[in-house]
Amino acid sequence: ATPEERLKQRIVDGDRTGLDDDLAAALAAGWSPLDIINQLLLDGMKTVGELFGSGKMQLPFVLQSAETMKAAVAYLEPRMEKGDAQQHKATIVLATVKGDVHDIGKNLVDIILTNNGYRVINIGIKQPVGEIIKAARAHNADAVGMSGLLVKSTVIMRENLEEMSREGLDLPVLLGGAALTRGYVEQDCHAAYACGRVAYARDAFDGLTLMGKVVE
Ligand code: B1M
Repeated sequence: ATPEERLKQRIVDGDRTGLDDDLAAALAAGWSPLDIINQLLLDGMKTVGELFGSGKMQLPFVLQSAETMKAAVAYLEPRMEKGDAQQHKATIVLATVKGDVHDIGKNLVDIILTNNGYRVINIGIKQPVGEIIKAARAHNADAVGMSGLLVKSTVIMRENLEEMSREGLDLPVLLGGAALTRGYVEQDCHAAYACGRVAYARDAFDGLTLMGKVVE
């Protein structure tokens, strides 16, 4: 198998031995770090999701896959092209919502935004809305980003939006994660959080584009 094929398979198998060598080989073959993530590694993660969803893969193995994904991203991150970051364009507080531990997507959003000149305050997983609001105030954030992969998290996000508006935090909010849809997010255009203030990000690059609109 080629290093490219092996990389995808390593994510599926949760196999980290020799991972760095395959990543180095793919880079040497001309792949950019982001293309390796988007086209090879996330393809493997998609397979993991399908196997797990259909009962063909057990949770401990999914965890191994996630750890392999994280190790690969950690290897690639310092090798990414960085935008000039003399001055931060804007600050965003990023969190995975209460009850949800999935953070690979959130951390990719962090990397992409950071590399493009944003200041990202990544407060981690399982964050209650109070912590998100506290961080947004403490860091004088220009936007809030919430990630969540469980269907339950989409309901929490909606509750969080309500709590944020009750608390008078009227910042633009980016929502992302596999369980969300654009329709669900846009249905949230209620009085306090007018449409346009809450935006759905399909992937990390969509998040970057949306942050660009915040700065405008
Ligand atoms: Co979990 N898990 N998991 N899991 N897991 C899912 C989400 C699931 C769909 C799998 C399945 O059944 N097919 C399913 C959810 C079902 C549902 O709610 N309907 C599920 C389940 C059920 C669970 C547990 C409940 C299992 C259990 O315990 N019985 C449990 C939940 C624990 C909890 O949260 N309380 C659980 C646990 C885990 C692991 C710990 C083993 C591991 C996570 C490790 C980690 O993140 N540190 C894990 C994994 C790896 C997955 C799958 C297989 C892969 C997720 C992933 O990392 N994808 C996942 C299957 C799937 O998603 N289809 C699954 C890659 C990542 C880059 O994608 O995060 O979607 P994603 O991010 C994308 C975009 O969504 C977007 O950008 C990224 C790409 O550019 N994005 C944003 C995300 N956040 C954004 C924020 C933004 C902007 C864009 O702005 C703020």
